[in-house]
Amino acid sequence: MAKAKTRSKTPAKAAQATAGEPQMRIGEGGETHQTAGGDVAVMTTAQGVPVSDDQNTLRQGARGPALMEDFHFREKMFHFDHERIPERVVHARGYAAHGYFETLDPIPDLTRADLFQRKGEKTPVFCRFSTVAGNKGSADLARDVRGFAVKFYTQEGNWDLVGNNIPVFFIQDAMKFPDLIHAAKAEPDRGFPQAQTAHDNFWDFVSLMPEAMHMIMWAMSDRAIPRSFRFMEGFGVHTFRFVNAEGKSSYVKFHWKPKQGLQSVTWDEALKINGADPDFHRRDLWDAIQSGDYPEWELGVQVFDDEFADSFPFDILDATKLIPEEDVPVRIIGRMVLDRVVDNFFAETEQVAFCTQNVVPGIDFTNDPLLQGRNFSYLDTQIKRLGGPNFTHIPINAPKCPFHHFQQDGHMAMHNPKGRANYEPNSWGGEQGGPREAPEHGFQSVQTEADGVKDRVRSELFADHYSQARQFYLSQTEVEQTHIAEALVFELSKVETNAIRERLLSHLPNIDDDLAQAVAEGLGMDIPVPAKAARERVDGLVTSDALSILKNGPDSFAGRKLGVLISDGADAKLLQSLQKEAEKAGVIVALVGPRVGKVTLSDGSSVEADEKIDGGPSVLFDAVAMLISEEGAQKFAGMHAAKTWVADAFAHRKFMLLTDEAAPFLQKAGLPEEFDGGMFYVRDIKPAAFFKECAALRFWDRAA
Ligand code: HDE
Repeated sequence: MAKAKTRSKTPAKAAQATAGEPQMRIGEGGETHQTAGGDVAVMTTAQGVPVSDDQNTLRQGARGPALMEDFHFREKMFHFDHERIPERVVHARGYAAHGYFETLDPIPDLTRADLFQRKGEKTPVFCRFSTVAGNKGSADLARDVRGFAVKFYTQEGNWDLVGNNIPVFFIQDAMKFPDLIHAAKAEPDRGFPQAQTAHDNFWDFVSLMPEAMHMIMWAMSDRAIPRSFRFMEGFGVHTFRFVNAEGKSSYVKFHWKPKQGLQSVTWDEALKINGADPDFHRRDLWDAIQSGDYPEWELGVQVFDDEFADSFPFDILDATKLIPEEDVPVRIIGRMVLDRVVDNFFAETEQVAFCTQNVVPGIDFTNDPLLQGRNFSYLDTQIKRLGGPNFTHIPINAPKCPFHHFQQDGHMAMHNPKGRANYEPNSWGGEQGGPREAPEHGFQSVQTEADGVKDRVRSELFADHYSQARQFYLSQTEVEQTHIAEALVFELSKVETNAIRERLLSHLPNIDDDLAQAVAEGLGMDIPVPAKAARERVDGLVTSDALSILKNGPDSFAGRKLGVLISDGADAKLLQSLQKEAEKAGVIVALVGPRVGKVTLSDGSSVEADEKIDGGPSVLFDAVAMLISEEGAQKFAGMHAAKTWVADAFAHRKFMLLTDEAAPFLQKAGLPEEFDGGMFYVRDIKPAAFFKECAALRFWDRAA
């Protein structure tokens, strides 16, 4: 039995603390037990009373009734009963990490925001990625927009940049957000589908909202099935304002650019990954940070003035439009590095509360009607979700700079102000008097003039719904265009009501005739009469390479994962040299074997596989190698999971490296005898050269 050993000094220190100032946190200080794994704390109740027995409820006799008196049982069960809080109404499934933002190019001429003033200065950040539509327990590879929310703990307060991985949005006015989300989530009568837009309600709604068409192009592109959070861009979406120390303001759009390059998976992979590893994205972020391969993004800004805004063919306040980088280049001003996983998922990732209204001096809002609506929604939703107005007292939400105000009381008040005065003005002064405003450097809204008739109207410039949808489509590579058409066919094939399919299809000729043709063919339908456009399409918009994923891939295979299929008798030297070169190239290697236990190599040594073949399908990897012996090839040829492994890797156009002995197995798995430019024998290519090839990520020329 474990024995109480020591008493730490912390309780004495705690005794000196004044009431209301907690000196100890759960898990700190107190008596300890010696165990095989090291010292552990003595279990106590939430009141700090040591617990003698956590196995049995208090009973009257061995077979007698449980007693109400058992305060340890009652407290434990009561707390468990209340463990759940409402999940986020959107973006429920998310994953977050800590890190820092470093200013690389200070911009005091543009903004007085404190975090952008000094080169090399680091600001702590907390960044949460998410899917939008699915519940908290849904799978990571849903076709969906990804949230990209960053909380900057600046020296002048918290700034939340609550963005997405897509630079535009479905709707123009916050009024329609509840409708959009209702339509996208599970249908209310039947309670499904989960985390899917492939159903009637969603396509019914968007087909009636032509303003969604630009976003639909993005959502049907591979942007909606990223390979990893690490390999996607982030966008502030709205036009914001920068304000400098002189009060001069300019417009700004924010961009996060991953240093790792962009990468997505294919739809067939996404479907299979969801089954094989529903936590694929969160595991990827966790693994990368834990192994010291910290993901990094550059923060860029597009800054422009009224003159540009007036010359732009669309309204810069319309969140369904973007400003191409060709028109206003992105200026890199800093970088974000995520270098620490959370200590506790609930305390940090679940309880973090992002609010678009959290801005700091030097950053301000515009009249974008979506942004204005968000400023109400986020604060409001946190009160429900986190249980009261004091959610800023939770450590993950509290500023890391000093803060002083007269807000007090309410549920779970942890930071009630000290002193006598809890109102202002007061005549107490000093410690009793509390804080005062700072007219010189406190936050001041940009002074703008507004006039116009009070009415429910939208600017005429918001009415063009197809021009940028076309620009996006034409900016894609052929492979990406095909994926968009295939995604539309997949989604609309799940729609049961023909009229909805037809209505959606009627928008496509307004975007591109070839796209409309491909989708109509895929659905076995005729192209209907094009929908009437509210405003004539602006043709001849320049295509933008920045909008394509494939044109913005990585320049190396670093940070990607190679799945190595091994069998008994696999060449030991070959495996070692592959592993060594992979380490040099920053490539992660996972060994996939017929079992997770010992696999005996050619020289009699053994390795343990990371995955058994059916638990580690090739969809989990970016490229594959088959280092298998002749005997191994024969065995694998009789295994369905092994044949699927290579057949999928081939169909997903992955780069493949193999031994001569593996070749007959490939044919058994249905692969052609002739190799294409993405398949290599180990005798023909050195591992380092193979990794160079893999930097292209896929061999798209393969007809699979
Ligand atoms: Fe959100 N959104 N949103 N959204 N959003 C929420 O706030 C809302 C929009 C975004 O990791 C909610 O705390 C409205 C655009 C992210 O915790 C809620 C409108 C963009 C996250 C809310 C939008 C986003 C949210 C739900 C239209 C990209 C997750 C839980 C007017 C620029 C943040 C919560 C996290 C979360 C409302 C549109 C991004 C209900 C009303 C556009 C990344 O307040």
